[in-house]
Order: sequence, then C-alpha cells, then structure tokens
Amino acid sequence: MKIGIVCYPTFGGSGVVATELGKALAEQGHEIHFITYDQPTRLDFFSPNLYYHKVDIRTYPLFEYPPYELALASKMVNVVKYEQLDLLHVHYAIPHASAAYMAKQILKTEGIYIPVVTTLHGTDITLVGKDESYEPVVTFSINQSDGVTTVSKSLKQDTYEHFAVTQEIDVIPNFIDLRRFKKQKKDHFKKAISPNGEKIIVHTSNFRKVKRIDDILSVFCKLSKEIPAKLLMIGDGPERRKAEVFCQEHNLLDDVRFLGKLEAIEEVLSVADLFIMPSEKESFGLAALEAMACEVPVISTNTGGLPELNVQGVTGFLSNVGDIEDMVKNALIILDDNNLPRFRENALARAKDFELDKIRPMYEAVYEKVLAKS
Ligand code: GMT
Repeated sequence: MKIGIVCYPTFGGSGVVATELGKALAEQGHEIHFITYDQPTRLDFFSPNLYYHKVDIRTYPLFEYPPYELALASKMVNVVKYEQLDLLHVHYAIPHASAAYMAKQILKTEGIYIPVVTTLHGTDITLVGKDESYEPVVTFSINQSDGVTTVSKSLKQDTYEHFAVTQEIDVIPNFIDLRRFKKQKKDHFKKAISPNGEKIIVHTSNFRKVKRIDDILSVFCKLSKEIPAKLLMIGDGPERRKAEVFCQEHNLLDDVRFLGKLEAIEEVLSVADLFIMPSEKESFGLAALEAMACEVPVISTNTGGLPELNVQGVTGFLSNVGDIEDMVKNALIILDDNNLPRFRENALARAKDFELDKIRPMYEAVYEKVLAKS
C-alpha cells in the first residue's frame, strides 16, 4: 500500500508511534509518505520505501497565527495526488483529522477518493480535545474518519464519554521494537552514575503539568532518605526549570540529573532499576513500555491506560494520582534486592506482549478494512 502518515515530528509519544509504525510498515514493503512540518526525530536514515514531505507554512504580516491546518491540508492534497496514495493515516486528532477531512473533500471534487484513518493518542481527547474551543471540530472529524483507533481501551471509553462519536473504534495498543529496546551491558555508565551502587530511578517525558514532575521529586526525596538512590530525568518541557530550581534549593543536584532530550534512551534505561510515571492522565504510557522492554519495573499511577500495561504487583505497582506515600512504599518493595530480579523478569515478559510484530498487523488489518469499504 501507499500510505500517507501525518503526525507531529517531535519527541512526543504520538510522533514516535507514528514514525516507528511507518518504519515498520516500510520494512514490510509498504511505501510510506510522512507529511509533517519537520523531519520526524526518529527518521534519520535512508530507506527506499520512506518519503518525507515538508508542510510549507507561509507567514504574512496579517496572520497573528499562521494557518497551519490549511497548509497541511494543501500538502495532503498534493501528496495524495502526485504520489497516488491509497490511504491517509493521521496521528493525534488536532488538527490532523480535520485537515485530512478538508483534503479528502478537495480531492473528491477532482474525482479522487482517499480514505482516512485517525489514531487518537491521549491528550487530543482527555485534555485539549474536549475543551470547548476544539470539541465540535474534533467530534466532527472523528466521525468523518473512515477508521478510528485508540491506543488503549481506556482512551476508547474516554472518547465515547466526552464526544458524540458514533464511529466504531478499534483499540490498537502502543508497541515496542525489542531489537532496539533491550537491556545492554553498560557497566561503565552505571559506575559513573552510581559509584557506590546507589539504585537508579529514571523518568522520561515532555515535562508537562500532566506528568506531575513535583510528585517525582517528592517521591525521590522520601525514598533517598531510606536507601541510597540517584534520579535521572530525561526529556524537556515547561516544568523542567521549576524542577531544577527545586533540586538546587534542596541540595539535590548530586543525586538528581537532568539529561535533556536524549535520543539513545535505551542506554540510560539499561542501567535503571526503577521507572517512575506519576501522571495525572496517561492514555497508554509508551515511555513505561520502553522501560519495561529494558527490564525496568515501573511505579505509576492507575490512571487511563496504565493498568492495561503495568500489572499490579507483577511488573511494578500502581497508585492513586498524588499518593506519594504509596509510591515510596512500592518503590522500596521493588528495589529490595530479593524482589528486583523477579520484577525485572516480569517487566520484560509483559513488554513482549506489545512487540512490534504483534501490533503492526493490527494496523494493516484496519487499513484493509477501510479500503474494502471504499
Ligand atoms: O505524553 C504526552 O504528553 C505526549 C502524547 C502525544 O500525543 O504525543 O502522548 C500520548 O500518546 C502516547 C502515544 O500513544 C501515549 O503513550 C501517552 O500515554 C499519551 N499521553 C497522555 O495521554 C498524557
């Protein structure tokens, strides 16, 4: 098939899923055309089946806000027409699903039919999408999609709860490439980070409010009073500065390191003993799956799709949002040397349920279903 993939090219989860899916489909012989405003971060190599089409955004003094959605829809029209695409797959509803609808209508006037599959990722439904400033357009564009998928059962429920969506939704969980995400031998790195054998706790995110960065620091402060530990914070975003100031003011900078946006996350995860994800909302928790694939158990909240990934008492523990005491208690259980190997083993076993080769065919089945209807 010739598939156009529309996504955010950034480090965020939806962009990563879209890019990794495109790469996996290209390996299967599909021709994949990424349509984004920048080179997707994980698309940094050549493959004959992978194409990247940059959305050109023209600014003009009249525009306080350049109309990205129009530029994107125009680019979709152009790529569908000239590359003769069979299907468009848009990741994250805002504004990709409505831009795809517009492109579809324009192409229809030229006698070209292009089916659209929309994958909902999380905040496009649970946070931003349901806000009244976007809700009518999100509802409409989901209902106009020919196929709709969500990354968890919980997100499917949220979609039906918050929007007047009548479309059938297929749940396709996030996936992991175990060829890349696996525990590597990085003893020298471990020695450098925790010279006295301190336990290493890792968090990865975009440091937005929804990730509850403050909770991570509160858990770490209490935990490190009980056992020697180090905290590695990977990623960047609006809450990072505040977290750094907190660490400066509380003399934590010897034990907490902010590593910024790292490409080779799996190398850091290879030396980790515990992953922490205390999010307010989380439709799936791809970063936790990446940790589990590297044999790192997880303490998380029990919100959204996290219970569909992290298994209570098996791969880690789940707590109510904001329950710091419970998270500390759970972390201490996991980090006990008598328990850690079992949690590590279970985390990897669970990650294997989400292996790329098991999940990719689920998307191909949706494409086939949608094309058969057309
Ligand atoms: O975590 C984020 O804020 C980024 C966001 C995105 O759309 O880029 O991630 C969402 O999509 C990921 C991939 O499907 C999921 O694993 C994350 O759980 C989800 N984030 C939230 O629901 C907050």
